[in-house]
Amino acid sequence: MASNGEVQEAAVRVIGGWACPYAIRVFAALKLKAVDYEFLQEPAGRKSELLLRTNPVYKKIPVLLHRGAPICESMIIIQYIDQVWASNGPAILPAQPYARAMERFWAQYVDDKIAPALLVLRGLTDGDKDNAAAQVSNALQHLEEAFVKCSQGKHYFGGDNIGFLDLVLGSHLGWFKAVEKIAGIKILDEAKYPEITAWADRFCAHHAVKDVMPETERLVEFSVNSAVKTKPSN
Ligand SMILES: N[C@@H](CCC(=O)N[C@@H](CS)C(=O)NCC(=O)O)C(=O)O
Repeated sequence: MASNGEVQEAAVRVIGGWACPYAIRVFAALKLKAVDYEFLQEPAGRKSELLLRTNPVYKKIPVLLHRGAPICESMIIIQYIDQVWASNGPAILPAQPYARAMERFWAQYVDDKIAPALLVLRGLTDGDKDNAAAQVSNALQHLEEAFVKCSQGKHYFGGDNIGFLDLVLGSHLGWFKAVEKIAGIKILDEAKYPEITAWADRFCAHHAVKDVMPETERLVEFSVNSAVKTKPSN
């Protein structure tokens, strides 16, 4: 409460959704940097006035509000967090330009190839489910190799610590597990992707991640409800 009696806004607020992978990566980035934030859950089925005002271009979550100033697009938000709270713990993006470029390349690849395929497998968007499953599998094959190159024998894509690509790919892990149940397929196959499977367990158990990674059953229920709402009722 401010001295004039008004309730003060938190310096950092995130308009997001508990099930949204793009929001989850932002929450985890803030936790990595030990930045307190207020979570503003976007209402289901409609867009809040605050979201429309702060992200009028895309009208999508997440939006980071830093002292009222909106920053949109999750990857841009993470890079902003890394720069603003540069002295709070290890850097999220590598300092070395080539390593930085590689993490950005693979992060974009994850959102371009894996994220839309997961929506098809959830039945939320149209598309061939076998093709979508093959697309995820092909992407994970590439990422298995990328992990070996980026991690250099360490625990994360970012080395000893969770980095940019860890956050981007890791934020989809909750949905990997939910989609395995929804679509009845195996996504994280230890025999095919031993490095990524072991990395996924480490990532989900990390202190910055475990409280923001939704439980599989809750995501399955959420997905079933979302699919019902988006299907025409003829
Ligand atoms: N590229 C965006 C994607 C964000 C996104 O797709 N958010 C979803 C929720 S997980 C959303 O707001 N969807 C509402 C809509 O598409 O209108 C980012 O990285 O922030």
